[in-house]
Amino acid sequence: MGKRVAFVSSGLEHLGISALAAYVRQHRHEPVVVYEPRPFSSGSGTDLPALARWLDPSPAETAARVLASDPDLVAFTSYSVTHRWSVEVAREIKAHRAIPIVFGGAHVSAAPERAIREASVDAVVEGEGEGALVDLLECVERERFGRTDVANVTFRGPNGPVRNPVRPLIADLDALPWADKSGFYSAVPELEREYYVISRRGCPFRCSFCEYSTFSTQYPGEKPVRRRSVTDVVAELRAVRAGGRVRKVFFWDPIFTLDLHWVREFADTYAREVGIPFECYTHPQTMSDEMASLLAKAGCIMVRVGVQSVNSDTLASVDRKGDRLRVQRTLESLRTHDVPYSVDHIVGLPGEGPIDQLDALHFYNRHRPRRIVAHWMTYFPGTTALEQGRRDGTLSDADVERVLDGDVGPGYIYGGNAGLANQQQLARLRELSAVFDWLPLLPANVVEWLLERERYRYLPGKALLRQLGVLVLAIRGEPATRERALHIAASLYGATRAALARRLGRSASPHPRVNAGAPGAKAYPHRPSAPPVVVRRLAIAPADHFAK
Ligand code: B12
Ligand code: SF4
Repeated sequence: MGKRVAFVSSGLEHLGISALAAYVRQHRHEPVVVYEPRPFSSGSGTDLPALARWLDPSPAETAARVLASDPDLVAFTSYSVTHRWSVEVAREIKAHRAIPIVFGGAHVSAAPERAIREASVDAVVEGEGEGALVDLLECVERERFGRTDVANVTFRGPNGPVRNPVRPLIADLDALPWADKSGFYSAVPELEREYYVISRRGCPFRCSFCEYSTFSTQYPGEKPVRRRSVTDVVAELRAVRAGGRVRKVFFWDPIFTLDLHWVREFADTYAREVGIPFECYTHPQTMSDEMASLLAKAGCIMVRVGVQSVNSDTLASVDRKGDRLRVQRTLESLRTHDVPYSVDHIVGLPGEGPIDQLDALHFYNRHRPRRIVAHWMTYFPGTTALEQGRRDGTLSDADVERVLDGDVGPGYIYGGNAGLANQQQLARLRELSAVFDWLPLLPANVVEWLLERERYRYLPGKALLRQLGVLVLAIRGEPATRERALHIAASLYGATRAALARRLGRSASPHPRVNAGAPGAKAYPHRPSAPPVVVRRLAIAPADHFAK
């Protein structure tokens, strides 16, 4: 066996960590997942500070769990909303043991030279992590951890950060092992109810508020989208179905409907060989009548349409492809083919005010989506919107610094960080944002009355209402929302139960659960044709990398 790596992941299930766990195992290292759902403080939609203080683990407690697994290297994944907490755990670990600590994920990837300033972090991995992590584990194995020439990795050098170039992206996603989710499932078995999967990496578009907006700077000349074959995706889901516990599949591809030929092949095969109801995302630019009919045929029970704004000028100004007409046609196609749809909308996009939200509400009221998932504009590191905001004065230098350090305000569920100086306008947007949650629950004429007479001002506007709204929708019997609500409720229950057991000293095991292979751990599906151990190097480091 190679080295033991403890992955620390907090918040929701993390597909990146499941991918890395499977990959390092394939390269004969041992993954351990210390999964801390922190349901009440991780910015995942159920934040409740009073409960968090009592139930969510402190950084010191998580550090103790990590150390109890006796790892050779600790690997953290950071979103902006979880980064500060991760750093606190890393500091606690370092205070007790000198052990290599590596950070990766969306937040640090965007500004690795900044993340490496933190003394408890030894290496920051940028972009795709598979090859870099295996290289770093081999460095540990050969007692060479500390060398500063590994592709994708930023280290602390004597004269400041040493940032290495990134290696080419993994071209053939079918060559990767299937995600190993056992670390998440053994901590919270309820997660398994809804199977998260992603069939591709990347996106062809460059919306300014999205991490992919800076893809061409980070990966010049690289193909923006790589997709697994239908055969491979269906084989994984067939294996999952055989387990008998999954009620619904969620494809988290940012745009599931990107290529018509892929979806044509998928629709037939999936319906025949898997048949589990599924939910996915679409972009109006990629929807057509044929696409909608294929989704219906495949058994799609909910399509989330990324609308974000129905103002064509706003869409153009945030570099988002498409316009109001495309959105309208998308919703019409989905309705014609009887595919239930919800819409994703952003409140507070640059240049938009209450009038745009009112216009959007009228538009949605005509099209009646099953749900409106309204997020607040949030500036994240590594997006062109952040730089644009600094240039046009929407954000001050101090605002930008805060974002880069992981302070993104309350997150996009609770209010974002759009830096709206005009308090009156902000208050108005808050009132209107509640209407997005309520709209699908109310008859169209009642919504019109609320909007025309400004009666929406009296609607209760707390963020918790979004969850309550979903619950009401679920009770009304719409299958996808019901499944989603049950999945979230069950996961929350599982996470709370585990936290409570720990608080009361009744935890079955004080140690982190070890992935498949350890006694008592559940197996995860392997691709049948792939031997469990295949050593495949992706590094662009010279062949004599470790001989120096
Ligand atoms: C699918 C998805 C999800 C899924 C699955 C999560 C996941 N990461 O897999 C779910 C629904 C759980 C999710 C949740 C959220 N998401 Co999300 N999500 C995505 C999405 C669409 C794709 C991510 C993906 O491709 N995953 C597949 C795996 C294979 O890739 P990966 O996670 O990126 O991991 C790879 C590398 O990043 C790296 N890596 C990651 N961690 C580590 C750690 C180490 C040590 C190493 C070496 C490497 C490494 O290696 C991995 C394999 O190559 C991206 C969009 C985008 N533009 O990237 C947003 C994105 C990652 N999400 C985002 C956000 C904001 C959220 C939420 C905070 C939103 C919210 N408040 O509800 C929550 C997280 C809440 C929480 N506390 O957990 C932002 C993150 C921005 C930021 N700076 O933080 C993104 C970038 C979208 C955006 N706005 O641009 N998300
Ligand atoms: S379409 Fe979605 S994933 Fe693609 S760049 Fe825009 S926001 Fe990001």
